[in-house]
Amino acid sequence: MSSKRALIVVDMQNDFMPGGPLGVTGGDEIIPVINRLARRFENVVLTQDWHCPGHTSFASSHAGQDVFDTFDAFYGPQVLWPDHCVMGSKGAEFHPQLDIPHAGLILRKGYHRDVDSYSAFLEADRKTRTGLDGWLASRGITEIVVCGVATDFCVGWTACDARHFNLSVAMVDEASRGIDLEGSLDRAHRNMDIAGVDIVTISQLVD
Ligand code: VGL
Ligand code: ZN
Repeated sequence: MSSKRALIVVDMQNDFMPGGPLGVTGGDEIIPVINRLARRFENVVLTQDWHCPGHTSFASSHAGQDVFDTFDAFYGPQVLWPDHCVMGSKGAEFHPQLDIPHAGLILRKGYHRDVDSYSAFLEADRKTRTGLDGWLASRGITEIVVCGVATDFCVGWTACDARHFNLSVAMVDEASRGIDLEGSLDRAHRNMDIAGVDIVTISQLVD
């Protein structure tokens, strides 16, 4: 097993599972797939969407705006979501069946009230780093494999941003599920392609 690669498991939290406020269809189906995949990696990072109450990405924080409207944030357009992954809540916890005890880092993101962070590398202002690039670099990790939810938001943005930090990136489609808001899933696949992210099946991954 190469110690120069890491698996990044994105946002496998209760609120993103079917029945949750931002439930992703099939989000629960990928749990056993991810658990199995993670056993093949020495280095695993779990990301955790982690918002303060009243976060700017919540429709409820903006009078007169509806869920899935777009709000003009100082850093550009921001989709407004149902309240989700409020720090310390049950909904923000990892799904109880996620079983990756050897994960070395839990990376929380989105906790600054006025800035969202789909990406595990850069917040939505496109300037503020989460520190994940440094964590990986200091361990000599040059390749990452990304999976989780949602393909078209946090998984896709994380995969594309990783390319900016010169990492080699594979996104495992069968271990990820998307929201697909107005064509966002197609757009995410296209953006990953352009960024040089390899979209792979598990059978294509070599140990
Ligand atoms: C996500 C929307 C809002 C995600 C997080 O994990 O993809 N999507 N917050
Ligand atoms: Zn969020």
